[in-house]
Amino acid sequence: MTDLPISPEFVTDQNKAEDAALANDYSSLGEQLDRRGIDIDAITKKVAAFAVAVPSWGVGTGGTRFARFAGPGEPRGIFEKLDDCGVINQLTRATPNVSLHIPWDKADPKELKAKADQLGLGFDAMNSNTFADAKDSPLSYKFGSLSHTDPAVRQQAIAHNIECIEIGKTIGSKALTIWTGEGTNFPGQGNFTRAFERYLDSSKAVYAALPDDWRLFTEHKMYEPAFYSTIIQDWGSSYLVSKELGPKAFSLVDLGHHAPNTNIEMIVARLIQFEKLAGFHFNDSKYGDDDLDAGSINPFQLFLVFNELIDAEARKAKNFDPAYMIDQSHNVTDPIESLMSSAIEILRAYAQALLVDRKALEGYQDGNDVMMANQTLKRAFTTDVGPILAKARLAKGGAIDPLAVYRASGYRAKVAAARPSTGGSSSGIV
Ligand SMILES: [Mn+2]
Repeated sequence: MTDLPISPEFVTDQNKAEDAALANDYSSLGEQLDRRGIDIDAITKKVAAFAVAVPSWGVGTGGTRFARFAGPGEPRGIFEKLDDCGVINQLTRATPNVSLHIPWDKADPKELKAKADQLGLGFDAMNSNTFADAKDSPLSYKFGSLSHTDPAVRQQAIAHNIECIEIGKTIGSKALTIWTGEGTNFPGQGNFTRAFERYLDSSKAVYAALPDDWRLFTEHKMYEPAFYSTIIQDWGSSYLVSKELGPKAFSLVDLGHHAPNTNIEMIVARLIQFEKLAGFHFNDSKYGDDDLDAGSINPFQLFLVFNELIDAEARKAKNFDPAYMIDQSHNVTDPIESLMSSAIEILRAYAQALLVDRKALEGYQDGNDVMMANQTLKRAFTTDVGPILAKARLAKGGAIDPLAVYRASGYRAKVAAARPSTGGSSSGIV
């Protein structure tokens, strides 16, 4: 790490003002946890080792179908996006990897690697895009890509996914995530079975190009942009794809891609049990695929998801190696602030889930002591783990209070001056 976006001395200086209070809070929480038989330092160590990837497209302002209100200093290309991702990781020390979207982030792989190295970043899963037409694309995805009725369009979509793998290989990625929102808007428009057969055949061609140490993630989404039927509309269809493709194929859970009130933590448990959980796209939602900040609406759900993950880890579930990534659309906030806040909320849920007394919980479950079983979870969830998160950040050179330090640094004003608006952006809702 040679050239961090914010001066490390500035971060150290800012931390000094918070140091004493944090030491007090940490020691008091430590005593509290000690009474519950929990070693706070062991939890802090685990939290410090946890990482969640940020999406390159998340650092630009998103939008809805109605409008996009660009913020100041938006990154104009992948290298500026990486700078912003560098800030998020520098202050939170929880997001060392960036997930790229092709073709939006296409660039010379050597330059990408060099820029990432300079910022202390690496690359996570590659994301293909066959839900929009690329500028130079000869055939249109208006009526689908991997499941299109025309074999030539399917071939173009397959080739694009293989190209994403090829680019990923040069920058150290180990996974390809495929999301296509294709489907139909009218009953009768397409044949469900034939379309799914075409999708599976195309996916098999992509899977065949996957290196041995790579994984293929299929992302489901209930609806949008297709409003009547979507080809991979739920975890059931996603599981079928993973199962059909083979051992390197897994199903990815984007929290926002479900109907309101869906028991997402149970879907997670099922995918773990049958060894097909790819990982997550973290965000939150109230109604549809709102792409709101992780933990901003329903932090208890996020905790319950992590509760399943810690449970799986504790019982050494087979083929369990989830990939963690944030996938949000920031419409009214500074994207850097939203991504830092989300990373912190994800770590909070993880830390809380680590506090669950699993032995006691199992006993209450087996004994049908409903109240105490629920109380066991609530006790972990209601513990303020803030001092643990701050201590983990501090130990890794991050900020005790990332948002405050970010605001004090003046980074946004600085990049606003250096990045005049171009009017366009490859950010959006995904
Ligand atoms: Mn997603």
